[in-house]
Amino acid sequence: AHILHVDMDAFFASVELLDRPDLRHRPVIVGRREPRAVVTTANYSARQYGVHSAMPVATALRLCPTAVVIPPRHHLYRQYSQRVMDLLRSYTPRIEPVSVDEAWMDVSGSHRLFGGTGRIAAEIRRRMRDDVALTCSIGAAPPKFGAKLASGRAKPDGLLIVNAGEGAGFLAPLPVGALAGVGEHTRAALHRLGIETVGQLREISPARLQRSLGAAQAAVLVERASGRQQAEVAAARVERSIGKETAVPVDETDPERLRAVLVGLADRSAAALRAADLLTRTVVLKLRDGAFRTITRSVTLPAPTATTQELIDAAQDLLTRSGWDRPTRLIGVRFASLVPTASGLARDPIWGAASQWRAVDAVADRI
Ligand code: TTP
Ligand code: MG
Repeated sequence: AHILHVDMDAFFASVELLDRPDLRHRPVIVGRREPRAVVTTANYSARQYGVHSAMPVATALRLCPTAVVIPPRHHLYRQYSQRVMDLLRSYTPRIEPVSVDEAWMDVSGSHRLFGGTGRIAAEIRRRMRDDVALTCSIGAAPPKFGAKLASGRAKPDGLLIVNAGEGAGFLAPLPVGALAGVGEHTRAALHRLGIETVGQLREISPARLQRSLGAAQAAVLVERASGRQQAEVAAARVERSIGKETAVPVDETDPERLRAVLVGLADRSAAALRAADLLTRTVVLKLRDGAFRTITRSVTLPAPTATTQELIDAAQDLLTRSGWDRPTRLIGVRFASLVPTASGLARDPIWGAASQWRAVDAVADRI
C-alpha cells in the first residue's frame, strides 16, 4: 500500500485545547453560543455523549450539559493546517489536500529516503505529536478510497495499514457506492442486479455485468472491486528542475554585465528552491548567442544544497570555464537533481561559512 490518507483528530477542538490544556479531559465543543449555531466539531470526550459536527449547539448541550463551548478561531486553524501540510509535504511532493485537516499522499517514491509505508506513517504520527503537538489518524491501502476508509477506522490517534492481499477482504462488506466511479446511476443498475456490496459485485458473472453496464465500465468496476486498482493521487506536479533564464535585449558583449545577470538569476532561483523546500545537486548553465547557437554546461555539487552563495559560485564557475566570449542573446541557470530538504541529505552546517550563508539566506527569504 503506497497511498496514505491522513486526517487530524477533532481538528478545531484539538487546536483550541493547545491553549486550554486544563480542558483536555473535559467535553469540548467548538461552535458559537448563538441560538441557531451548529457544532463545527467536538473532542472525543464530547462525542461519547452523541455530540457531532453540524448538530445544533443547543442540542449538543442538552446531550452533554457539562461541555465547554469555545467559539471558532479560523485564522488559527489555517495556521495549523499549513503546518500539517508542510509536514506531510516533507515526505513527498505527491500530496493532495482534501480539506483543512486531511490529505492523500502517494509515498511510492519516498521509500528509498524514508523507509516502508508503515515506517513513514509512524514517523508522520510521531512528528505530528512532537512538532505540531496534535494527533492524527492514518490509513494506508492500495486503492485511494480504501485509505480513507482505513483512516476512519483507525480514529482517533491510530494507524491502519491494509496490505494488497487483504484489500479484497477489507472491501467486501462495503456498499458498492464506496467504489470510485459508482454514482447514483450505476448504483441503481447494480441494485437491479441484486448487488449491494463490493463482495457481491465480485461474485456476479462477468457476462451479466457487461450486459447491464457495458464491457468497459464492467471491466473497470471488477478491477476496483478486487482492491487491486491503484488510484492516482492528484498531486501537484513533481518539479524536476527549478531555474530562470532571461533574453538579453541587445546582444550583451560585456562579460561583467553578463556575469551580473547570471548572479541575479541564480539568486532568484535559489530562493525559489528554498521556497519549494528542495535542495539541488546539479547546476546547469545555458547560453545562447545572436546566431541562436546554444550551449549548456553543468556541474554536480559535492552535496545537495539550496544556499545562494554556493549556487552563485557554481554558476559563475561554469561561466568562467565555458570560455564563452560571444555576444549573448540569452542566459539561464537551472537547478536539477532535486531532493526534499527534509531528506536530511544536506551537509550539516554546524559551523563555518556554510552556516553563516544559510543564516543570510533565511533573512533574505523573510525580507
Ligand atoms: P473532520 O476531519 O471531519 O472532523 P474532525 O477533525 O473534527 O474530527 P475527526 O476527523 O477526528 O473525526 O473535519 C475537520 C474540521 O473541519 C473540524 O475540526 C471542523 C471543521 N468542520 C466544520 O466546520 N463543519 C463540519 O460539519 C465538519 C464535519 C467539520
Ligand atoms: Mg479530522
